[in-house]
Amino acid sequence: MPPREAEPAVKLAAGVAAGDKVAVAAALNLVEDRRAQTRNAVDALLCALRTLRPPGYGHRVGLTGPPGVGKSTLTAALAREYRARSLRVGVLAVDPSSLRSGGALLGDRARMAFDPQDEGLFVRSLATAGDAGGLAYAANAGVAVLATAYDRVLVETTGVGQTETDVEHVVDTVCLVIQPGSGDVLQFIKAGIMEIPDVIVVNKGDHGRLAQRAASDLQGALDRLRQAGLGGEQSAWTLPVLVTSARDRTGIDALADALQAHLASRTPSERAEKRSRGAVAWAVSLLSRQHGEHALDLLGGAQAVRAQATDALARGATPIGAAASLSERYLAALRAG
Ligand SMILES: Nc1nc2c(ncn2[C@@H]2O[C@H](COP(=O)(O)OP(=O)(O)OP(=O)(O)O)[C@@H](O)[C@H]2O)c(=O)[nH]1
Ligand SMILES: [Mg+2]
Repeated sequence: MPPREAEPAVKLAAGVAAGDKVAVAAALNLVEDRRAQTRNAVDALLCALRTLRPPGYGHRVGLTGPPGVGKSTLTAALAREYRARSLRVGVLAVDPSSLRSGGALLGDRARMAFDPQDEGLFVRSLATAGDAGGLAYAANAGVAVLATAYDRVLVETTGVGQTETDVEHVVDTVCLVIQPGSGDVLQFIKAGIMEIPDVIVVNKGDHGRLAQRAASDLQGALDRLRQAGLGGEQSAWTLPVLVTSARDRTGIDALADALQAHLASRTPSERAEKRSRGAVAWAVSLLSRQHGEHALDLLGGAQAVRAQATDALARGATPIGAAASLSERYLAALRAG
């Protein structure tokens, strides 16, 4: 890290750790600024942030699922539940579509209906337009910021497929939200998406029997998958299916409990391991976004690159620093022909 960058970063990070909303907003502005010349400042910020919290601190939860199932409403209800439990909450709503602009994001914010006076709640939308296939560069760093300032970080992302696999690397617990009567159950099983979520929520439970039916169909399908040995590697954790109504705020306490239970089902070293896998994935995706898949090939393939990123992180680099050293190695290999 260039020393010039360190001093303001240390000050900003201290403000973030103190939960100062102005500092949190400034840090998020910095990570959202994707110009190359701010990379060093973001790197310095990440370095400073990680000295301020123990490695496994807090709980990062991703809420993901198809458009319109009620993720924002549920996120708001869950944030409220956490506040009632005296937990400080940071919310990041990631909008992966370049077509849905300010309106949708503001709509989200309105639905969150948060109290601006509440120092323990922070809500921010990130547009990820142009960031093909998933969570933004900024989302990773944004979560690092919020996770320093708040006990719980909620990340809302829309979409099925790539976005889920990305959000998996950013959070400790993935909550898949679906709604009754949409044929989602079959669709998810077919897509093999069942291995990714840690908790499944059938929202709009106020639709009555339909929601209960969707939940029990889902539960049945999961049981059959498990019996057939296809239930994924989640041996210590049985994927729960919950019914909520974000609108009526029912089932939210049970959801908060289930999320907590998932966190508790992992040992501290398993949690740390998952976060390092996420850091490696981030470094590798920074590299391949900068130089394309060719960089991975030239550096010996995806697995070799992951190993190199793991080394760099173990030596104390941030994912941004690790990506930078991989990038140097790639450029050197290019020059060497
Ligand atoms: N009946 C009912 N409607 C709900 C519930 N939760 C959300 N809605 C409604 O469903 C619509 C979509 O809700 P959002 O929270 O914006 O859904 P979303 O998944 O965040 O949508 P996108 O971010 O656009 O993908 C809104 O009209 C909500 O009022 C619920 O529990 N019951
Ligand atoms: Mg939403």
